[in-house]
Amino acid sequence: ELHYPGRLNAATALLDETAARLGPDRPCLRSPHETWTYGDVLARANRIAHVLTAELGIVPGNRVLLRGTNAPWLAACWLGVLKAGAVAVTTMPMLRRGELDKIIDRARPTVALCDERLLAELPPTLPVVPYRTASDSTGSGSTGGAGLAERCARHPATFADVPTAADDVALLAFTSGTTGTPKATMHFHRDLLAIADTFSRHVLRPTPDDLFCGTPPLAFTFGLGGLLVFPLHVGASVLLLERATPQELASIVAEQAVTVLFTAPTAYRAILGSGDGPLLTGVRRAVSAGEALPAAVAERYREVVGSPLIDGIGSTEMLHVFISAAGDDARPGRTGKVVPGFRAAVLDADGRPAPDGTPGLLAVQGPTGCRYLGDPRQADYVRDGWNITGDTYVREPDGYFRFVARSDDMIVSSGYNIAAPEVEEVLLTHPDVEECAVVGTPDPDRGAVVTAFVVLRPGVAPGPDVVHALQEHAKAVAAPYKYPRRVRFLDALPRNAGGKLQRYLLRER
Ligand code: 3SK
Repeated sequence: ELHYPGRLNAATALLDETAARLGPDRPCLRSPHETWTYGDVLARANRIAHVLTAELGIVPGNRVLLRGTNAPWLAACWLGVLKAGAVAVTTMPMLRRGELDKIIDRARPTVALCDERLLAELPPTLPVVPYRTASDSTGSGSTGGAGLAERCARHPATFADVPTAADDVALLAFTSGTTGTPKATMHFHRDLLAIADTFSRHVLRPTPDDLFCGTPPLAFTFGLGGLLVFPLHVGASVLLLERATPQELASIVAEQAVTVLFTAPTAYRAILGSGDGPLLTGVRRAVSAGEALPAAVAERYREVVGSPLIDGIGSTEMLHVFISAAGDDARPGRTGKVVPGFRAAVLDADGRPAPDGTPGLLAVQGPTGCRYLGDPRQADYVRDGWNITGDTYVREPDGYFRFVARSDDMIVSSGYNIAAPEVEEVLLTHPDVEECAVVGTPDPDRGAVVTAFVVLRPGVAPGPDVVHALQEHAKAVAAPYKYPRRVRFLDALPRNAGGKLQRYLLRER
């Protein structure tokens, strides 16, 4: 069990205490244009906390909306908000006005700190302080005298962090769930340390000499943990990228000697598919989460890079990863074992533990957990103390957990139970397929039919021949009843701002 003091501010623990332990001169936050040491980050976060409290009237418990791409200023803002005892409301940079309105309605932020390039989508009624992420390190520029950097310059570089309670809310993280109606998950100061003391400490095992990098936005808790909380917890440094294609990411990893990498399965697949896999050989720990990792990608990664990928499942509700395995423990096709500190079970339809080897609902308990802000869906997610993740899993007798499908991705067609991800894995082994997603669509005869949405490799023209080839391939590789009776071609799969596939949009088509 994890024990934290009753008074705990996560920003103090992650930043002030790390800087005091390892010295202020260590590199902390980097971008392609600048490097901020732990001392620089501390001074900026302290000044931001002064701006919030002394100029903007923020008091503990107020909410501050953050809007920006991954960059040192965004990370410093997040730390400054926590230092002030306020609650960070993180938002995906790609969100539009309508989506932000829903979040603002629910979170009721007092003020926003926003990258000046992203101001346009915020409603004029919300007070905003813009900041500038630029190739100079001052952060000043066209935001004029009212910009965050100019305001910061008026305040001292030290700040007495608000002594929040360990279970005061520090973060409101939104998840769009499976329906597109966002839910706000509340996380405490202690939760932010708990993810570092579980997944990071036991599975990732970073050192102060590591350089972290990756693509998930800091607004997605996968990115917040992997690209801010975990590196700061051990005194490592992190290279924050605004955006990067898989190929750009692989080149940056090699050029900058990145040692810990966080990205999604699709990016690993694209890097391996383009022949750039050898660029990752300097990476000690490569983490894949956000979606199920196809076994073929995990196997290819090990062959090409020479070390195993770390697969993991987490959720915005649980804040970060709770099942995973690294090093010799990693097994392609298995997500891993329960991360020390958590308990996991596979439950049957009556909520009782299902026998090993039987598919059921993955349920988890641990130091973090789901607390939706004012949302009746809380009662669906937490039952009898178990957080019900919505994933169908099998627990194997050796304690490994194997992903079957999102529970709503099980397709029942003519009485057959077909897991959509399994059909996707089969289609992905066809040389013409770049990406695909499989859903069940209504059918008067069969109840539902397996429908594949396919993005073809460049140069492959869609048409009946390709449909036929894909169907024959699926019948040859898996049980024929699983083959996609309907195949549709798309230029790109619909993904949310965090890169997650939005299957409900495909089902609605
Ligand atoms: O989707 C996931 O698997 C995930 C992983 C880590 C943190 C958050 C999430 C949603």
